Amino acid sequence: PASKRLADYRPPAFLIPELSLAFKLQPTATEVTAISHVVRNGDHHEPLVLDGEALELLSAKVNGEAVEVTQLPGKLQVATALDDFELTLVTRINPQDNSTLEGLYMSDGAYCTQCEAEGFRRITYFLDRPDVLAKYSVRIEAPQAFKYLLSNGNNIDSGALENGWHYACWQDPFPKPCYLFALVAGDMDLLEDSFHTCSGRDVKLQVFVDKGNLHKAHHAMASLKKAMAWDESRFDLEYDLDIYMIVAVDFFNMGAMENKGLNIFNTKYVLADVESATDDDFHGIESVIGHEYFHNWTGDRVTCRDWFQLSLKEGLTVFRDQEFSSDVGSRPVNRIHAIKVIKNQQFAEDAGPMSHPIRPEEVIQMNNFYTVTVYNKGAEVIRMMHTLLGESGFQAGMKLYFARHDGQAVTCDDFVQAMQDASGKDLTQFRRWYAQAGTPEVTVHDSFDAETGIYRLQLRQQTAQRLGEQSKLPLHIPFSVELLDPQGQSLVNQVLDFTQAEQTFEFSGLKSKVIPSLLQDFSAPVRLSYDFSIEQLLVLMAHARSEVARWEASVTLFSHAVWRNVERLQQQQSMVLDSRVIDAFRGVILSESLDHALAAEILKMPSASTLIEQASQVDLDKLLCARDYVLEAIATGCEDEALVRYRELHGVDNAGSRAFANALLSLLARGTDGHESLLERQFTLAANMTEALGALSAAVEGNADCRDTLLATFEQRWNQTPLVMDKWFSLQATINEAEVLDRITELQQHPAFSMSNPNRVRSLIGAFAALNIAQFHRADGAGYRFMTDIIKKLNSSNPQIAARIVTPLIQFGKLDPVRQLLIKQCLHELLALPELSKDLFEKVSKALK
Ligand code: BAL
Ligand code: ZN
Repeated sequence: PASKRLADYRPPAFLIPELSLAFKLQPTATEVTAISHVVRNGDHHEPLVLDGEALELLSAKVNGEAVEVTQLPGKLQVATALDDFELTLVTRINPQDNSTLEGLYMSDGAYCTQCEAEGFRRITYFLDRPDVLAKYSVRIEAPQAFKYLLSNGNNIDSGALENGWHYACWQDPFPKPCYLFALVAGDMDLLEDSFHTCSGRDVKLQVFVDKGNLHKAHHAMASLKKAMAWDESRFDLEYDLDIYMIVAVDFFNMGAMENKGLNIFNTKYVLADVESATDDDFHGIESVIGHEYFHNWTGDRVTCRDWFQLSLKEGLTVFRDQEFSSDVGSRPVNRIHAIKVIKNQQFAEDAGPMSHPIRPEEVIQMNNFYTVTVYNKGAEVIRMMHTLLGESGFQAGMKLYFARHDGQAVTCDDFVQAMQDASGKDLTQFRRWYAQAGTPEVTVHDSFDAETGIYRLQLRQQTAQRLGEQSKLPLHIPFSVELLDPQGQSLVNQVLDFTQAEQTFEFSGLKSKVIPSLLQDFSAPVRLSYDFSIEQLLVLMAHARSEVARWEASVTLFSHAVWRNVERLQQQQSMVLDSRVIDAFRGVILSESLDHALAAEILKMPSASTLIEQASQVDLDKLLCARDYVLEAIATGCEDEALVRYRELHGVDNAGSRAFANALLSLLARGTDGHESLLERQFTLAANMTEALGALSAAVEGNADCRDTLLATFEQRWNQTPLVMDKWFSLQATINEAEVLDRITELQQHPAFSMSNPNRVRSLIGAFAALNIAQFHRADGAGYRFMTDIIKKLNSSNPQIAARIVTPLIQFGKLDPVRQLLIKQCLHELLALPELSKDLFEKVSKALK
């Protein structure tokens, strides 16, 4: 398959300012009539070439007359020399058999669509690119059993037809690219509400869910109203249509989709009540509902010129949803979550074969670029601009961005230019963040001159150059530093403009050597290297002004202890743990002043993935062994205090305390006693899903005797609730014992499991590969072969999901040669598949290069 390059971008040869679509919905033979007003763009004689896939063309007319067309692979060429004409195409599609879940498909008996990035071409032939913006009018006809017929914009007409059918007509006044088109037809439950905007308009809000789930839609609705109010108050952005609809569907490749006025959501990010959803689920819903809503301005009103610019809308909108969560919830805890995504997943992507800049330059399958780099590193890049410009400079930049580009399809450069022009801050060097792939390494050395009282921080930055890449230039890094005296008193708090390959910063007037809190709040997405001593980390854990820095210090303290033991194992020495490390975690357990949610984050301890991302090569067996040792030494060393604290906190009715209690329970399950009765008690008496799942997770992580009994009870209670069964599948996929592969194979036969549902695949199969580090990386390669067999099956039915779950298999560069070889054998098998999708081809072929 051929790749597309950013450097080859050309404006479209034709524009389509208006599009009228008519659907006659039938499961295997839906008829789509598309009437496009086509206008030649510029002075040229090129033919009109439209995109199309899996379409059956029934007729083609130009200005009402049959026209000659040529069908090419994935394209339709229309023979006309006209400059301005009406093109009418009638096509037939098969939503029922569309297992890719792109274009128009059926989810549990309802019709729905997913067009981003290039799904619209599976609905009709069109210029399927984001810089072709049209005003849409849509007519949907379907049997009346499909009670609600929905599309973007405003409902302008509806009524009955013959033979038990009915119709609805929709008009969207805002020009949009076709990736934002949506259609839904189905019989669902509807929750209605309204929002009074800052300019005094009333917007109708509707959340559609599967029948019987109305009681689980209230949190989504409340989150939507919160998001609308927040965007008005923080960004001065008001909603623009009279209606905002959210439809939850069970079959969905992504989390949700921001189609103009008609968001389509994965049920996972809509449905919740305290019985069936955890506090984390509630938080996730609020954040994704916010994210899709915020897209209305950053994505819909101003969209991307081409898909290489995806971070223009995604990085910015993730930044906005993170700020939303932080303003309405805990800022440090939200920041910690965001940092973990970068350090665990994005650093891994950067270190693997799919490494790309936040604005990629070459793409085979666009769906492969909805990545943690484009989204989450993209958000970090926006956050750095916010740091450099301050809130008022940043908001001035946003205002100018909308003033210049409302209604347009633009580039990342346009965004940065608006930020620069509005603030007066030179962002020339900063723009390199968009073009350079890889994680910059920042190495810090410090020294103190007691005579002059000067403390020096020497910073060096370097981004590794990979084969075929240009040499990497220094980046503009906002480097946030706090200096503390040995008693933990804060002396300096500053953001350094770190712009050169090597730069020294001096701080004068100091009485003694200070303790530096470096890269506070992760002020840039870089890997930090500084040789912290235990003493320094203990001071930072207790006194750093930033709560995120305290957590960060705890991560470093734990990580150092693990790596030290990896070395000892390599030297055939017994493992040890400095008692001060145990004391530090005991201090967290006993602290009366620490926020409970933050304490929970600290007690979760770094995952194996976090640790893997800290090294360039990993002896996996020794790493896992050392991590278990440190974890168990802390658990055992703090057991008495953990038990006392757990008893105090268990049952306290707020999310932070529940998280703290669950973290303590996990620790207790790893202690000498195992605390089976505590696990059983919390599980049995659980007042909500957070408590039930907390107990179940602790039992799984600690391999408790009661584990399988609790799992069986949970299954009996929840086997009719798919989203809860996902939790049950995931937990079992992470069991660290050799029989887990048999267990997963058996679970694939469970009535609640289905390979055609992405949520089920992600929860059982995806969780195994991404989270069960020990068993996925079994030395005999059985984990790799298991994944390969699954991916082969998904390759033809749902290539997008196949390419998602292949990720852990292609990130093998840090492993030992034996494991690398085993993985490569599997990847060669995949590459040899006769009908390999371009999604998998892109990732697998890059991994084998
Ligand atoms: N645009 C795809 C889903 C999302 O990022 O909101
Ligand atoms: Zn998004």
